[in-house]
Amino acid sequence: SRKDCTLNLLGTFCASSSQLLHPNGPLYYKGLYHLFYQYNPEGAVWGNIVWAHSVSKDLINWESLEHAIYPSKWFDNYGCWSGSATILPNGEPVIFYTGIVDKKNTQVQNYAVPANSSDPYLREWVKPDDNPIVYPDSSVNATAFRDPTTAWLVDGYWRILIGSRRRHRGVAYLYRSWDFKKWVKAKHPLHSVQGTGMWECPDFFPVSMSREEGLDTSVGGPNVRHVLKVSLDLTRYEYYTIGTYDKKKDRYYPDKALVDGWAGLRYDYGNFYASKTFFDPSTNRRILWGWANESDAVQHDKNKGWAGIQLIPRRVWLDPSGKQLLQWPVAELEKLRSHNVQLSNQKLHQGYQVEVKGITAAQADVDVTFSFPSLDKAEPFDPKWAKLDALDVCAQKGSKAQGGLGPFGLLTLASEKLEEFTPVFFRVFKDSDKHKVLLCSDARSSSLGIGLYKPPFAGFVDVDLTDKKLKLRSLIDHSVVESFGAGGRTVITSRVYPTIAVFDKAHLFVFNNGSEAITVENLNAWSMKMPVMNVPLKS
Ligand code: DQQ
Repeated sequence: SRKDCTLNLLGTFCASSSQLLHPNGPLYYKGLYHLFYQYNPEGAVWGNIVWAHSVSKDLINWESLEHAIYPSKWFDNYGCWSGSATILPNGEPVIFYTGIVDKKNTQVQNYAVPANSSDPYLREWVKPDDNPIVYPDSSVNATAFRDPTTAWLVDGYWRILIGSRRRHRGVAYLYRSWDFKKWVKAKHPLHSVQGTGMWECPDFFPVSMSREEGLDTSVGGPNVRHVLKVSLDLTRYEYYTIGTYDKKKDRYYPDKALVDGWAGLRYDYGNFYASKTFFDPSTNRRILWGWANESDAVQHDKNKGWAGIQLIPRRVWLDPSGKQLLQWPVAELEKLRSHNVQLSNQKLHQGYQVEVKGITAAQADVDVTFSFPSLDKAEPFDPKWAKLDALDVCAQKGSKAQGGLGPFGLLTLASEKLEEFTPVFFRVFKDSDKHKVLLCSDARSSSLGIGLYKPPFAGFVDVDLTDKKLKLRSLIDHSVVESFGAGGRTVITSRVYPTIAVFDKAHLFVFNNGSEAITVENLNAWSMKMPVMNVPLKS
């Protein structure tokens, strides 16, 4: 893993000598992107939580500023936990965040406003003394009441959600306000689901049914669906649903075809938690920030002096089918692409692996289209897998388990003799009259190191195979591999800590272990430059 953690490649960034946690209140203001994030300045483990603050002109090169919000008043003395930003009609941002008021972690909701809204850097924030503006009432579990969302307007009347639980029922409480100051709890939550446990970091936003552009949070209408995402504290996974927001009743109805719970759709089937989207009016994109914690031992984190990274910001929009969201790394990332190598029409018979030479395989962007002559050799999908999580199927059918159509894909962060590698691969099954495509990002062979969490992350890919092609893009960055299957239908992030396959000892291969020959129709791989870090942005 990285010794020096200043700014990982690819716009992910970790904070040296401390623990960096997840994204808070991302916003765009006066030409600058702002990212705040939970941060412990005192060490690489959780505690003393403040809102650290970085700004960027392009989502890739970042300058870190003074902490924006930190414990200083009775209403947040024990921590400034997660929250969101809302841009008011006058164009000014307001932050809503959870304040911790005692050692029991009792939670209240506070607001903060810029000390000087003419400063595009929003360096200083004020927490007025009329805080808190939302208290947990007697019906609410006051230590499970947090992470306010971006607010949205319905006919001039503000709404906001606060994540909570009532025993094992996950709840998104809804509050309303006319003046953004006095908030009144609605009689009914916007939504809740029995058996899902605490709903952390809820996110609720509209998506267009016909365009890839993002929509501002208050947009509604007949051509709009809504997305509700929650982070499940018990499993440290997130899930989302797509549904209908009834603004009269202030209720959200997920589409019946979707699973509204643990086994629901995920933005990312790997290490990705406490995510947050924001609307970028300068490019009309809804941009998704996600956080990946470490999968190495805490002592290792302390030794290396940092823990936690922000992943590449992703554009997110509704798939034309309306059945799921699609994600793709923001286009600005491509500015970091430097040396490029290509493969085309490379045939891979069973047991083949071909090295992609000439790029920095530890810091790379790889975009590849695989094609195959037929689906006939797809192996049968064992009915007992139907009840399993995709990860469990990948655990049984890893990259070395010979298959029919697949496993084929990339061997990332591979040592020359393959003592270490993180395979990212497809395996196609035949399930009665249709095909099931599995994408795995399998960390089990990633490192000879000890004390590591090395899961075989996986997700099924809902993609049509008529054209007998499957696309994969992987962003490789030393200790993180973010993989986008089938144009961003299924995304998986793995954290890995190779001991041999580091820096210039890292290699990249394409491989096939299926009896059906696979063709690398075309592959583009780029070495990726390091972004600029902490150099004052030319204002
Ligand atoms: N971590 C934050 C909370 C949030 C949780 C505190 C998510 O606001 O619910 O650092 O992991």
